[in-house]
This record gives sequence, C-alpha cells and structure tokens, in this order.
Amino acid sequence: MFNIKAEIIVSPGFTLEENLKMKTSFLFAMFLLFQVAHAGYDRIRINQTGYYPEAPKNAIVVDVPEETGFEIVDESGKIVFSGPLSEEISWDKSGETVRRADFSALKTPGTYRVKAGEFLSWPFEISTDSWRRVAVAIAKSYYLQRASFELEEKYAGPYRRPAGHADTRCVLHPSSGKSGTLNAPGGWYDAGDFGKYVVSAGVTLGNMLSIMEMLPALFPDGCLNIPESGNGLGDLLDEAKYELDWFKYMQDEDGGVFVKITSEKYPDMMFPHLDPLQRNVYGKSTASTLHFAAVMAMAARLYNEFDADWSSDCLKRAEHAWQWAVANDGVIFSNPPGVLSGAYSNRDMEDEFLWAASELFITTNNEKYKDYLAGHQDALKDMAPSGWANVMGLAVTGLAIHSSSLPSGLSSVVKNSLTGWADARLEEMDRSAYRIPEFSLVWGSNGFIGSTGLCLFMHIGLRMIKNICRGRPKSLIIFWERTRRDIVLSPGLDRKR
Ligand SMILES: [Ca+2]
Ligand SMILES: [Ca+2]
Repeated sequence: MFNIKAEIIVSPGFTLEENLKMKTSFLFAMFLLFQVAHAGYDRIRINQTGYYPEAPKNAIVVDVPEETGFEIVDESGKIVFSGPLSEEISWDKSGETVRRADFSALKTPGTYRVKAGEFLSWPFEISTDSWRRVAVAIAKSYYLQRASFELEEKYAGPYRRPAGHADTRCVLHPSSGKSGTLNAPGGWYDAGDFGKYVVSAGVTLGNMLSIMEMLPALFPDGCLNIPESGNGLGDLLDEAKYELDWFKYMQDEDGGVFVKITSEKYPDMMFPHLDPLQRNVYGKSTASTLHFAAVMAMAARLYNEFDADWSSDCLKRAEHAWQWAVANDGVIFSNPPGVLSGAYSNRDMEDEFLWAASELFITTNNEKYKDYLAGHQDALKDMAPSGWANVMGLAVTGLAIHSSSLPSGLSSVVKNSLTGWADARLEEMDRSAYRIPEFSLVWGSNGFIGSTGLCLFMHIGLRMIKNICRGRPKSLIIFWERTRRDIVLSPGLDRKR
C-alpha cells in the first residue's frame, strides 16, 4: 500500500488541486481494493501450493478470537469438512496469536478453501502432484544461474539472456600463490552476485546429489527442459554436472582447490554479460578442498554408469584433494585487503573432514577413510542441518544412508545422532504455532529451514516409518504457506490469483 502511494506522481496537464483530487480518489480506491483483497485471505494461511492427500494438513487462523470452528468448502461453496479450531497459540517471531485448523482427515483430491466465520482463505489443492511443480521449478532455477552460457528462449522463456563471463582468462590473485590466468568457465553464479564460490556450491551439490542418490527417478531425462534434456541422463544430474565441470577447473595441480572466482567488489545491478569488472581467482583453503573432495567422491559413484571415464577422473581428483587437505589441515581463507566479495571464511573444519571422509569411504570402501571416521566418530554426534560453514548434516545423513557398510559402533553413533536431532525438531514443530522447527531470521534462513527439511526427509525415509510425510510438509510450509505477510516465496506456483 505504501509503495503504491510512493509511486504516484503529479500528472502533467492538470492543476495541483486537480492532481490532489485525483490522488485522493486513487488512494481511496486502492484503500478499498486493499481492504477487499485482504478481507480474510490474510487471516487464514494455507499451503497455497497444495497438500498431498495422505499428508497432515493444517491452516493457521490469525486474529479471529471469537471463532472456535472452521469449515472446508469446495469450489461451489459446499461444506465438505468441518472441525474445531485449536486453542490459541502465540508465536514470538511474529507477535501473533493463532489457532490451527487441522483438516488432515480430508483426503479427496480437489480445490477448496478454508472458512472461519466470515473469512475465507485463498483456494488450495489436495492433489498427488502439486508439489511436483515446485520441485521442477526449484531444480530449473540452477539452469538460470549458469555462467558462461547463453540462456536461449526455448529453455529460459522470459529469462533468456546472452552468455555472461566467459571466465577463460581469470586473473590469479597473489593469494593463490600463483600468477597468470586460469581457464575456469561454467558453473553457477552465487545467490546474490556474479561470483562463483566453491563452498556455497559444495553444500548445494552435496544436497542435490544426496537427493539423486536417494530418489534417482525424481528428475528424469527431459523433465527440466534444459539443453541436456534427451541425452539419456537425468536432468538434475545434468545440471549438477554443469557445476561439477567448473569445480574441476578450480583444482590446482597440487590437489588444493581455489576458493572462488569473483571481482574485487560486487558488481552493480546489471545483466551478467554487461559486467565490466575483472574476474580473479583467490587462494586455496582446507574447507574448499574438502568440499571438492566430498562432491567429487559422490559424483564418482553417481555418474559412473553414464560416463565411466569422467567419473574415474572425479575419484582421482577427490583423493588428490583429500591428500592436500590432510597435509594442509588449517588453511583458512580470509579476504585479502581490498577484496569485498563473499569471504565464506570457514574456521572449524572437523565437519568438512568428516563429510569428505564419509563420501570417499562410501565410494571406495577404503579402510583409510573408515579408520578416519572411526577415530573421529564422537564429532558425528553434533548433527546439524548443512550450510556452507557446517556440513555435518551431509556427513551424518550420507553415512546413515550407507550404514549397513559401517562398523556397528560407527553405525550406531550415526543413527543415534540423526534420530536424536530429528526427534528434537519434530517436537519443536509440534510446539510451534506455525508447525515449523525453531530458527533465526537471518540472511539465508530459508536455506536453513530447507536444509532442516531435507535432513528430516532423510531421517524419515531411512526409518521408513508409516507416516512418511510427517516431517516433510511441516518443514516446507515456510516457503509456501502462512508466511507472516502472506507472501508466496515461490511465485507462480500458488493459486493466489
Ligand atoms: Ca538429460
Ligand atoms: Ca565447517
């Protein structure tokens, strides 16, 4: 509303008085529109993407203290379900007091709205495939981040653009210990700039490849409409390979891995092909080298059937990186003076060592890595969802998936670590007004929630408990449902029209 007011300008050709009248009328009309549009839709927060038929289904009803019940109505307005609202629950993050409307028992596919008193929610679906659209859109978003690559309209639609940053002659910064240039095209841009960073990409690849290992049929060939659609390899594996190919350029001859390719400072807001800033390669670190070792070890087993030579090169590089990290176990990267791109300084490397050792052990079954894991297994008790600075979640979930090949002591540590962590999160969800685990509202907090959801998914999948959907929908709601300001964070995928 306030943004609309700010954008109104004096219309030319009218007196100031006429302009003020027009502005007043316009603002009043917008005020009415605002009131109509939010007369209830904002009071009832639902998963606008949809609900699986068998999944738990909750709506959150805000600021209707006099209501004690709710109804679900179909598209014709017919009541198909009714139930009591929960007691009031407060949520300190939003300062709200809410009631939950649990309609898990409604399983019939269709389009519905929640009704509480005079208030209606936006329409929502109960369907077996509504989340499929979200999964495909999220996976496709990586294609749109490709550096050194033209995005053609037939794949990118309105996001088409010329190729940006060839990165064939990136300048080796003195922090790299080398001089000259490095050929390192490809890879994805980072979240907020045109930089290409190994550790933020490493955890992303780790998550992506874990999903592909657990659910290899989830993103089949052709599902993403990317240039590699139709090549016989699943499209998310194609997309991950675009990044893995860039990773290979980042490994130095000694096995160590450079941390990033960026300009000295962040570029202005512009298309990537217009960025005039010089691209530099910065120094190596233990963390970037271990992220590299872990994802290359994963790639070695996941792509073996598709391209055995490429995969064996991945494994060779992973082991070389491990050797460098063991010999250089405390190299912390900090931005050199004058460099203002993301530092991603990673000071505690125990989690990175465990993740790399886990993936190398899973791929090679080599005693060397098993001994390392057994010698450091107490650290695996510190389970946490993974981010660029802490990849313990990837180590624990990776080992849990392959626990049958672990020594029994190590297997128990891993299973107990994951189970204890997951049970605590599920308890937090049950206590939470919005049924989400506890988290801090910081930069990247949606990523933290997403990673929490992924770890819960791994945990739940592994336990193969009957209510397999128990944790998954709850942890995903922050993206599509019940956000404090009724904003949908995956635009175009809701039914808010
Ligand atoms: Ca493909
Ligand atoms: Ca770390």
